[in-house]
Amino acid sequence: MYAQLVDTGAQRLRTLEELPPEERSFQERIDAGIKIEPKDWMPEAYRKTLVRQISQHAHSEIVGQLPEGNWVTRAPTLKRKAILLAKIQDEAGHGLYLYSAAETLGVSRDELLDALHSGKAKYSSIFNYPTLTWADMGAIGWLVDGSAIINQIPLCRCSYGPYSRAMIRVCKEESFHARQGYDIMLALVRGSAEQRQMAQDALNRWWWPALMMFGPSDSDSVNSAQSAQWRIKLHSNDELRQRMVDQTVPQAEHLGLTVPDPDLRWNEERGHYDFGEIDWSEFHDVLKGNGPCNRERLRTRVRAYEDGRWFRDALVAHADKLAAQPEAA
Ligand code: FAQ
Repeated sequence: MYAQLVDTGAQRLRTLEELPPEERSFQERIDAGIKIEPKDWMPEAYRKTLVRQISQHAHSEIVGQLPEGNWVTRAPTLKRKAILLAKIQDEAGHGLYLYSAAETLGVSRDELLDALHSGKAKYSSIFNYPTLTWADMGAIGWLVDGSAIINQIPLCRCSYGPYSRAMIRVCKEESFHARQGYDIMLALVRGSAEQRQMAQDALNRWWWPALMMFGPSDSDSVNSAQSAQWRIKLHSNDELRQRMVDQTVPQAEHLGLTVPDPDLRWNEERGHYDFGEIDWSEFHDVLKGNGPCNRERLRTRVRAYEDGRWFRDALVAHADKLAAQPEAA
């Protein structure tokens, strides 16, 4: 497992009785559904776990703009272009809320950005795949934003106040994103044979990476047990992945598209779809930096940051100038 594990100082989860008094009352508050706020006492490992997850989430929103940005100048109509631009702008906003939520835990935005730009910090594996056709804009909205919503709705009820509140607005916007993606897919499947084929090809390429977004299987998920105890995670990676499959397969059927999984079938007994084995070696390769677009994404992101330096410097110089002026009489 390629994880920058937060050291919780324990080999296994401790029971309430085993916790020192401060940690015990902290855990009791969490168990009672009380939100933890920035100025409350919290175990250092809880703080670090949240900084890890929230900053990875923020980085994903920021880097996640790049695959779609590729299609702004080539959107098929002015209306589609305006919608795509608005969506990408929303993702930037989500990144900013999330950086602000992470800052409430005592980490600076510069530190977080340094970690992203130096390649130390993770962001979602899904954004290391290329966007080859316009149908990929449909597949991203439908499958990637769709998966993001399934993962993030429970986060609206997570134990850390600023993160849970940020998620409420993010989820509302993501549901618009998912619908605009599905609408692109609908338009394509109602179009020419080439357009239907383009939609099918996008589904073929994005299906498995979208399932990987939910993280490793529960047996390999090193952070899950502790995060569940702290109610940072309310459902396991596999539970949410199953929810995505169950929800999305009927949508694919409605589009008349075929999910690229020969093992996919409804299991009457379980009341869920069974699906094929995920290629975890591909997932680990992407996490190690060897996905199809990892290097390009990081390079583009760092260049954008450097290109904006003059603007950030100008804002600081202007603020300093105002601060140095004597108060108006
Ligand atoms: N990609 O022990 P677990 C979006 C890492 S937002 C890369 O299971 P955890 C919006 C994981 O960090 C998408 N790395 O970890 C949008 C850990 O490594 P670490 C982002 C992954 O944290 C749409 C290691 O593997 N959403 O799409 C991935 O308990 C369209 C072991 O894994 C969030 O970040 C992965 N897919 O569970 C934007 C939601 N999966 O840190 C633009 C919040 C796992 O120990 C366009 N995050 N890893 O070094 C979460 O819910 C959790 O962090 C999980 C992972 C579920 C992602």
